[in-house]
Amino acid sequence: MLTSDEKYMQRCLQLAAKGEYYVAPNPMVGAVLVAADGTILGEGWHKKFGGPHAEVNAFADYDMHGERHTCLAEATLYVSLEPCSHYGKTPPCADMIIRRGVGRVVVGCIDPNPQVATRGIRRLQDAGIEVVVGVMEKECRELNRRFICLQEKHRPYVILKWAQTADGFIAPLPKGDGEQPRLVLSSVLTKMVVHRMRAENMAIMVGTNTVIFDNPKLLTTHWSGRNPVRVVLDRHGRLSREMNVFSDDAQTIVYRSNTDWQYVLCDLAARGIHSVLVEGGSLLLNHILSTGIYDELHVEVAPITIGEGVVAPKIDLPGTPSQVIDSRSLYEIRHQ
Ligand code: AOF
Ligand code: ZN
Repeated sequence: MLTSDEKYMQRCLQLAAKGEYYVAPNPMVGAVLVAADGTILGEGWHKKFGGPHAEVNAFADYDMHGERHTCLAEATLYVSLEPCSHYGKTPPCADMIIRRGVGRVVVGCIDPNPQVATRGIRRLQDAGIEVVVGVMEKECRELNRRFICLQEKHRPYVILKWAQTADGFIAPLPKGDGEQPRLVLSSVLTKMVVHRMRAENMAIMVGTNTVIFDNPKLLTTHWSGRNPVRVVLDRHGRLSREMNVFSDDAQTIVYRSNTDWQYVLCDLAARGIHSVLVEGGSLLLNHILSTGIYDELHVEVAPITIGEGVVAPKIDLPGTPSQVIDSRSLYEIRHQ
């Protein structure tokens, strides 16, 4: 059973998620203003990057509904992230909450942004507001794991993703002429899942061979949402501008001289990119796996066997091989 604080925080999380494709690299945040008798007086979420914060939108909702007006000294404001205390693109939410005279604030998790980092909470407490911190903290941090990773680790959140056959190959062996025969591993459904993942992340990255052999567009064609920034490596200058990855549909960053994984991550972070989805090929994936610098793995296992081919990166997949063969499965593994 959820406590009543958890119930309203869960609502904040629902609202926050509505900003999913529009707020990056800002966090997704939801806020709910609740009267002493439990009535919801106003709801809001951070709708788009550069726009008003969740708390501002919750009070705007409250202002629009005169019939809900009540004494805010008895009301509680729930917010999934600590209210900000700094002037960014918008003024500090903590000051606005104090001006509104709310008696109690419940915060999901602390904002790791060094410009805030508990200053918002302290400002509310200094104004005499009762503040509760850490209600559904795990869920609140989970929702913004990309934003939090960039703030705390100063690198983007890294998701490795590949598709493989049930017998562990990601592609057929190249032919004698160096051509890579094509093998379709994805279904209509898993393609949508992958394009949704692309929309959820700020960048998508592939190695040079993948660009040369597959000539992918790396867009979100099968899901609505923004196209991620495309990131490709081209140490030996083998890519040509006619390739699909250089189309006008999205920005493309090419690393030529320094393709070291830590350098790439550092540079993406400096560009404000909070997440990168790495979609292959095997050289790049194996290299990143060997560094241990990644956060999630998504492995799509197609119910196909080919006997020989380019071996998929070796990881311990959950589930037995028979479960894997029965249906196309998308595994998600979090790396600690
Ligand atoms: C909140 N509520 O809904 C969000 C917060 O440039 P700005 O003014 O939009 O500030 C962005 C920073 O504010 C962001 O990095 C994060 O620390 C915090 N986001 N804070 O109180 C919100 N989105
Ligand atoms: Zn704010």
